[in-house]
Amino acid sequence: MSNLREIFDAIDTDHNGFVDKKELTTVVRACNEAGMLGDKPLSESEVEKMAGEIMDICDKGTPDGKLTFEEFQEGMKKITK
Ligand SMILES: [Ca+2]
Repeated sequence: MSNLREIFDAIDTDHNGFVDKKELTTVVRACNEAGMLGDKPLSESEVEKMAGEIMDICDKGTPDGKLTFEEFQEGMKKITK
C-alpha cells in the first residue's frame, strides 16, 4: 500500500467513506496480530485503547466518532511526525 488514500480505503471496509472506531479497531488488531506494533503483542483491551487514541487524534474536523479522509490525513501527519 503506497499512499494514504489506499490505506484509508483499505481501513474503510464497508466503503461508506468514513472510518469509524470499529474499523480502526479491526486494523489495529490486524497490525497487532501481524507483529507490527512491537515485540510484545497487545491485549485486546490495549488494542481498543490504541484505536481510541488514534480516533481522538484524528477526529478533529467534526468530532463525531468517524473519520473523513481529510481527518485521517491530518491525523496521520500528527502521528507520524
Ligand atoms: Ca466505514
